[in-house]
Amino acid sequence: MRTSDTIFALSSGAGKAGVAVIRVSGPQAAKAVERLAARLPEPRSAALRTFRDADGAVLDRGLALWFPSPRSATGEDVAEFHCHGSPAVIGALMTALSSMPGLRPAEAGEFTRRAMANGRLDLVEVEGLADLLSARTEAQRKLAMAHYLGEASSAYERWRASLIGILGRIEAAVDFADEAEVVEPAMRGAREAAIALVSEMTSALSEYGRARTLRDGVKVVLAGPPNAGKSTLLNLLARREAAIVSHTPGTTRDVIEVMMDLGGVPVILTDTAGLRANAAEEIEAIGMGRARKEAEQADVLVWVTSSDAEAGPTPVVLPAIRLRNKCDLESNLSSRLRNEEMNVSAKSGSGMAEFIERLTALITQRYSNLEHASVIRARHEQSVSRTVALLQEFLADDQAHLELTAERLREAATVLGRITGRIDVEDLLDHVFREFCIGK
Ligand SMILES: Nc1nc2c(ncn2[C@@H]2O[C@H](COP(=O)(O)OP(=O)(O)O)[C@@H](O)[C@H]2O)c(=O)[nH]1
Ligand SMILES: [Mg+2]
Repeated sequence: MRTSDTIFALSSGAGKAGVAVIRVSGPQAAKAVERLAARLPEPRSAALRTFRDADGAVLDRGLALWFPSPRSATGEDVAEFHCHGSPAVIGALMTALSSMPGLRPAEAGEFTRRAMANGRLDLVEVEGLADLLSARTEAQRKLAMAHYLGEASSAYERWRASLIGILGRIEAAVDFADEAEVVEPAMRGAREAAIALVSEMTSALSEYGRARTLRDGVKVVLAGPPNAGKSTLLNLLARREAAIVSHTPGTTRDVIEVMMDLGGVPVILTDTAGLRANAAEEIEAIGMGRARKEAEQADVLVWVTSSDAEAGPTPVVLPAIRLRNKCDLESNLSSRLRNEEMNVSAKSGSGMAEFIERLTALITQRYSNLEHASVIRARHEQSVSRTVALLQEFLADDQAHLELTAERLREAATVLGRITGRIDVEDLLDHVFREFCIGK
């Protein structure tokens, strides 16, 4: 990385806006402020300035901010210009900055990369920042925020410290194998700590599936026989005509998805082709194949039937909610309800509020309490699972191959340290040595 370069970029969204923010980071940041805004403001406070180009022509009037290294977003000298948010003003300021020696436009993610290189953020916090920038719903924002603010990193650091403690005790037992008064308490301590760590990590791993779903969106699938009103329901929930509705059975042939926010949780509401015993033709059969697959992969399956639709097959997987639609056509409702069905009418709207309430409650119960989850990405899951497996091996193996165990746990500590990216082997050996001395 060429950290000697000074980089600049539009940090706010492109397009027309009241205010735009242009950020500069690197050794020439102070010069950039002096050239564009006459002189440096007080550190970390805003100053109203007239921005001028090299010839002294006025470009805009706005705020200049100055964050001297190291207390800045990137850890380098950083300046911010808050200007009017039109393409012309932004363009004029960017042109003025490009013409200054030593300045160049930033590459994607370069500010964050520098922040990490300067120890302002670790890798998990960077991931949290990326998630925060793409968060669409409240539950996603909370999860991303906790990662960005270092909550998950602390968990990983704590686990790694505990693993290193276990390792130190095992190494003491290896080095003083002849001295029972060292070996026994060291091994007892190692086992107790390993049991506690396995339990904590296993509980964190158990949240992984749900956390991943929360990041991607919860898949709610509407499935059932043709003509039951699935597409009508989707359109009603999405408040737009996303799917074609028709009384001709088999109208929906492909999978249709709409994004929704239910109680702060992102939901991918999915409409599917109706399922019946015999497809009329090949395209319907393909649609039914896709519908079955969607139903199997659903996080929440909503099974829709109606009095005038054919009975249809039994659901492929257990539905979370069963709807009996078109209750407006039925006179005696309650007697016709079977196994926990809810009566609704997509046409009259009857029962819809209750259905949405139930769906929202089900989803928020499952997915909105995950802001303390640490294991939320595949790479976290792999490293933590591997550490658990190695610890379990140690617990099962007892004292037979202690040296080999120590070697593998050392490897596991490195693997865990890589999750936050804050570890190298020297650091690890230091810790081990310190622990060893204390143990002795
Ligand atoms: N009476 C009545 N008709 C409905 C209701 N919901 C949908 N329909 C009608 O049922 C037919 C099939 O609806 P559609 O949404 O295409 O069913 P799908 O095949 O399950 O997607 C259409 O003519 C809809 O207008 C309802 O609640 N009551
Ligand atoms: Mg349909």
